[in-house]
Amino acid sequence: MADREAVKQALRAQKIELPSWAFGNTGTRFKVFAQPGVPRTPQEKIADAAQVHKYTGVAPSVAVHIPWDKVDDYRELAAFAADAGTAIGTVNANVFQDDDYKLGSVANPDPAVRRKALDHLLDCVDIMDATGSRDLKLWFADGTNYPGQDDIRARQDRLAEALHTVYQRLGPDQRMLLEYKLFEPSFYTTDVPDWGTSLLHCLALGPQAAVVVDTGHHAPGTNIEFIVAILLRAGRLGGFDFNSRFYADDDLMVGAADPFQLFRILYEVTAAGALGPEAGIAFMLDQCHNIEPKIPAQIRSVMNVQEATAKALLIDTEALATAQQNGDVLGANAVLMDAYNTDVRPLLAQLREDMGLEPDPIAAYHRSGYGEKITADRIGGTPASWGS
Ligand code: LRH
Ligand code: MN
Repeated sequence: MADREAVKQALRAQKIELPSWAFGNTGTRFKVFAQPGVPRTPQEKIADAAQVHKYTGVAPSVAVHIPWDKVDDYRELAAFAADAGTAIGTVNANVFQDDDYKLGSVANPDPAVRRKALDHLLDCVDIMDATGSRDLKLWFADGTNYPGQDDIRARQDRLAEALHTVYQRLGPDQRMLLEYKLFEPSFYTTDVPDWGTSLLHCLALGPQAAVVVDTGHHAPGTNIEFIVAILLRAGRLGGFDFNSRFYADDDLMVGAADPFQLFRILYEVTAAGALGPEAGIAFMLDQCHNIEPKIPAQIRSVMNVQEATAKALLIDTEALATAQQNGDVLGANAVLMDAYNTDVRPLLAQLREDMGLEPDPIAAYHRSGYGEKITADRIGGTPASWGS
């Protein structure tokens, strides 16, 4: 049986990074719905992210996205985050929202466009130097929409060249995380469509390059935990962009659409002993709260990751190993399902009290009146959203 205190210790050490863009207005191509009290500045996004950490105790950093979180002084922004009780985490580059990038950014046939994209990526490393961030996360919308539109291998050469230049610029403690995505906004080829392509580039670059698994970026039916196990075994799992989906890249709350899948993914992480901060896996959320209130949704999402993690940590690994060794198919599956079917909410409520927090973070947040306050205060200005 798993040692309850050891499980609580591991949960207490968990660190889940929040996406600044989840606090802004988001939507689909059909509509971006405006919500009251939405942040207008990177500082207000960080203040909202700090609320999630205040009530969960396990979300001590916020990932930024450039230029959505562009400021004049990133050292000052990092100091602001520290004062707010959080920290600037992963720096996300953005080479997917400029007209010049219609045919791609670093894989574009036009060398001038490639240079422009490369300069932005290098600027993001400068920002990391200022914020003290470890990770540069790269996701490229680059791809093609029609067969023949461009040369698949030539685009890989262009991509590799840009990644190499950025990799050379990294400091000794900095990492490059390369995120893959099956499709969208490109609909025929995507230049980094799957874990294999990302891994090949990371292996070619060096040990400071690793793969990001965004749980919404796979074909329906993909066994994501298998990919996670393979990348962990290769020592190249850099992190997760957690969210959930019913169909495509829906960016819904992690665990909302498929809590059992999240459990299976975290089981592979715990089984590999890779849950602790020392393993270097970045557990990040990457979500859009198109219709639901954003701060409570982020708190709920962090709780969903905690619940799946707690269930994975409660697996009786000895009984599982014995059943697996004996070829006891049903026995082995039952060990896993027993853990999955365990109600871990009392354990997590107890853990929060041990951490000096309220047992129910969402109720505590609502009792704080913070939501009403920002709705009253944040009048005027331009609410943050995809575009800005
Ligand atoms: C692309 C993606 C990527 C981000 C963006 C906000 O779909 O997952 O991680 O840069 O969403
Ligand atoms: Mn992502």
